[in-house]
Amino acid sequence: MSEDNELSYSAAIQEASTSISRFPLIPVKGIPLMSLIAINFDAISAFCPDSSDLLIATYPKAGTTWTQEIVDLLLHNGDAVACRRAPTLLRSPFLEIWSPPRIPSGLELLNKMAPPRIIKTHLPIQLVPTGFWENKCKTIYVARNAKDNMVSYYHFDRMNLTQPEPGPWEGYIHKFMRGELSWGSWYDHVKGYWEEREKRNILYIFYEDMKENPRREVERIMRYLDLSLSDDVIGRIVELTSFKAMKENPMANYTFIPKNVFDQSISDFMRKGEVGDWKNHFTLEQSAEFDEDYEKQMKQVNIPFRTEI
Ligand code: PPS
Repeated sequence: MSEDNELSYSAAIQEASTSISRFPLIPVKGIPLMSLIAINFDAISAFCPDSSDLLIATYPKAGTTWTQEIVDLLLHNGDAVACRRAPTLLRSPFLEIWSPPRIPSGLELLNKMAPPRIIKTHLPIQLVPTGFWENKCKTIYVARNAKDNMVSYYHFDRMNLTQPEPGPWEGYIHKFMRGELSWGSWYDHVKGYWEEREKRNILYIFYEDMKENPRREVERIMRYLDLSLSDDVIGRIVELTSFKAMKENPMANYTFIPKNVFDQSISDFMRKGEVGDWKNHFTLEQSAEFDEDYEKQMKQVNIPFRTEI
């Protein structure tokens, strides 16, 4: 991806600023999606990946960018320069993202790249284009505990001026619990991929495990990708993908997205990168109400989420 492409992508967003707004959500098969995604969903569903393509699937704010960076570095043998060739969004396109005219959609970016591609999606498993399963594409699913995931999403919705207004925190919790945020219910999302992980050869990993022992998780991803890198290279990848390194990396921290879309003066994309920040947001009553509902929504499965490490 050339510097020209990067500049033209950024310029296109700026030029299209009058057509950028907080897009309403429209349900697709019951899942609320940003209107432009919903309107173009047939084209998104028809996308046919190559069997060498890798899918990174997450509920929004679960550790997507972190995993994209790890995978790109693994595929480039830890070469930091190669992985600074372009911002994350251009190195690893976002399958379903659809923006106003002149800003390339995820599909346009993907169609200009040769496989193997690292493809990001937030789609729940039932909306992932069937070609990924027919072609047996490898898939990494990253899950993050509900409370921290929601806190991160709340701050993101404040600064991402294409997402619906989050409104006050108090009400946001209920929207999250009811599955009314973009890409729908966190509960159904994490359960959907969990239940299919063995049948579809999905590597299911946890944000909390990545924080606790990043090296172990980088090695887990490496093995899944059938790679074998030296200890030194693995160590370098762990350093290059630390929160601090990625926050300072202009090719990973989303600062290339203009302020009319991501207003990072409201909240940084690389905000805190911690486990347990939910404790600074939930009151005791909110936490108890959330936990009670969580038990009901998650009772059929036993996914080992941790809200602290
Ligand atoms: S998105 O918009 O859905 O693609 O966002 P996503 O990348 O999934 O999630 C963003 C949150 O992940 C944190 N992050 C990291 N945490 C730890 N280490 C590293 N390297 C890292 N990179 C990104 C980021 O800070 C967001 O979490 P919060 O809690 O808001 O800080």
